[in-house]
Amino acid sequence: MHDSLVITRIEGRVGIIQLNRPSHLNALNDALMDALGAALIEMEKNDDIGCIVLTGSSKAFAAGADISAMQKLSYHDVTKDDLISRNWETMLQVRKPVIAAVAGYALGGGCEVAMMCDFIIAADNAKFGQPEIKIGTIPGAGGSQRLPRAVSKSKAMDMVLTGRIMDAVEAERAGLVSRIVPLDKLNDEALEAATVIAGMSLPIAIAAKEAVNRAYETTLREGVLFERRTFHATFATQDRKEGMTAFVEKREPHFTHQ
Ligand code: CO8
Repeated sequence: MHDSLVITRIEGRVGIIQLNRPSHLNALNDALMDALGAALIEMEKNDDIGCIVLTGSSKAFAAGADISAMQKLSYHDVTKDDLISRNWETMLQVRKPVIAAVAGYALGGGCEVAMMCDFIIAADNAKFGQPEIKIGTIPGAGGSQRLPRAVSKSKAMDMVLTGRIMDAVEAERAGLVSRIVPLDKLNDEALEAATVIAGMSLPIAIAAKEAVNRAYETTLREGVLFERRTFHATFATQDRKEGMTAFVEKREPHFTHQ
């Protein structure tokens, strides 16, 4: 474990993971990705956590994969242990909702990790980009696939081919981020949103996340069928019964996550 590379804490039912490699603007090296993956899995397993927030510093969410660590690698090196599947996709195993709270730079692999989260809340100083082309490579952790789905082909091509940086306002207008907040409010707003989500029924939140994610994985017809079956399945839960009963009885629901 490389504890110092991520700082974790729990507030209520929210797990918070902070990327912590400030000397390198949170550049994502192997050790940091291992530490992030371990923290995510630990929070996924913790029954007292209903939502996770991933954040960085006020200057950088993450300025990309570690370029110095990649500089000397050969084709053979990168394919032998597939650098990306080894520890970059742990996020995709997390069924609980994950919010990215992004301030400062989210570039290259940093933007890709933010896009692997379920939604992005951006500080007003956030800067997004896929500038890999400027260092002679292309996005490697899903940027060329998730960015066009988030912001359309035209803007994604613009970003990936010119390597330019998009500010928070442009990112919100394009649909990459769900909301922009002042930098000094980022942590509070992300925690507030996560607390709302963590207050819902966890199995229902997981089902909702799975259903929305289907929109990216399949046809409309299959996605709607998946949604319908999942909707039906919510009627097998205690929490669906409690939620509707509480509404009818004009009281707050008490979810037991069953
Ligand atoms: N890798 C390594 N070190 C970095 C990185 C990085 N991505 N970004 C910043 N740093 C380091 C700098 O080298 C510097 O270190 P030092 O003080 O020792 O010289 C320190 O962080 C501070 O950076 P700067 O002095 O450059 O700070 P500025 O405020 O002047 O500039 C920028 C900030 C604009 C963010 C600038 O640092 C920059 O352009 N960084 C690189 C951005 C980039 O190209 N990112 C994409 C990287 S490639 C990638 O992410 C591919 C993903 C594939 C996923 C799979 C991988 C296994």
